[in-house]
Amino acid sequence: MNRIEDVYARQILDSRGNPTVEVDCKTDDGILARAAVPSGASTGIREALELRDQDPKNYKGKSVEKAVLNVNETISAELYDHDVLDQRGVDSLMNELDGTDNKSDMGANAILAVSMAVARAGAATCDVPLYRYLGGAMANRLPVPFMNVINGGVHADNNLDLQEFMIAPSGATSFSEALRMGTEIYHTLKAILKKNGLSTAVGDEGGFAPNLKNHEEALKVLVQAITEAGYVPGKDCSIAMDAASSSIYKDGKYGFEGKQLSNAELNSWYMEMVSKYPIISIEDGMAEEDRDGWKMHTESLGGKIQLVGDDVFVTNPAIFAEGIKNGIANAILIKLNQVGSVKETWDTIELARRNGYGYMISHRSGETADSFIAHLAVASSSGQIKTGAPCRSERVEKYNELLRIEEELGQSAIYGLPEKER
Ligand code: 2PG
Ligand code: MG
Repeated sequence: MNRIEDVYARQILDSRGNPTVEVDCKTDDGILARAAVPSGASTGIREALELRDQDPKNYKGKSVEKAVLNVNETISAELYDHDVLDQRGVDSLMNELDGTDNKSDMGANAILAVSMAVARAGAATCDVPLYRYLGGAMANRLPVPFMNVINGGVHADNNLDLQEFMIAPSGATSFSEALRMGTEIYHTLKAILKKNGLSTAVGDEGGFAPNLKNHEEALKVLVQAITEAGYVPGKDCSIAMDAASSSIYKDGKYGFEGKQLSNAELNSWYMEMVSKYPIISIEDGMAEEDRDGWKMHTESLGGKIQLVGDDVFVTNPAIFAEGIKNGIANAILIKLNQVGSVKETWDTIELARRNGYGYMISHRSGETADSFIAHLAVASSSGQIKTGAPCRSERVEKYNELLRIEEELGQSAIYGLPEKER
């Protein structure tokens, strides 16, 4: 009993219309569990490899048939009859089979899809929800939703260089209240943009993608939307950004608002914005290669707000450990597909915990209907998640799953992070 009978992969499409891997895991108990992997656009250089076929005649090079084959021909044989509850063992086996540092042989998309499907099958075997299976009996913390309501950078075709402007209803008393507040603010923002003759078309993560005078305008309009929706900026709802600045970094300079800025100049801009607006978190304020910039950024703002490393850490325990040693950032973004297995993702989260770093669970800009990350947020007690605007089903599904988890936890559910841990 509890044995893996089959793992079977197929190619499906993600939210951007690109192929991705979905896996069904079957056990000898008759359980069928399914998982699908997401895909990023602003990817870190050291992310685990997403294996694509590179055949221009097949989905313009983006098909994942090789990764699918790797699951169906190689990984499935290796995992046959393995204990489905042995998540660490399963993930280690796949890593050994792959034998590379970045999962480039089997493909991180192949390995992760299996890893997630096996975790789901394990939860079903124990007849508990995934958050309970991964997090244990004490898991009860619902995350603050960091909702990306203005999109820029490589996620949209507008003039904003920075990628994400988020609202974080941290002053709510429950997740469902936070979701309501964030959604009301989102609709208010839409009305404001419309009134000002700005586009309300949405970017990859469901946020609006207007052309604005400059980046400060984005912060201003968010404060206006929070206020007009009837909330107090900085108390009920704060602001966060993902600069994704690796995407604008070239030859030691940051391309920002038509100028080439040094890291010190960009850092000064952040400092000014933090002093003027209720910003509680900045992600990838500096580029992954710009270690000096990251140090300066952490020294000047790390005592005041959360500084999240995404591209610079790529959810990889070894790379993250090095960053911790160098005093870079004070939080980490957690994306399963950056490292490519549930086990390694969990190890990175533990490293954050032990070193007093915050950790925010995250979607990718290319997503599927899979809501694994909603469960991971509760299981890991992250207290924070970013999974886009309250718009587009692949984003909203994660929020809806959190509503279901909150309902199931009932009186035991708690929300967000205590003030001193923020
Ligand atoms: C990010 C993510 C998710 P992508 O930079 O944090 O918002 O984007 O998946 O394109 O890397
Ligand atoms: Mg990012």
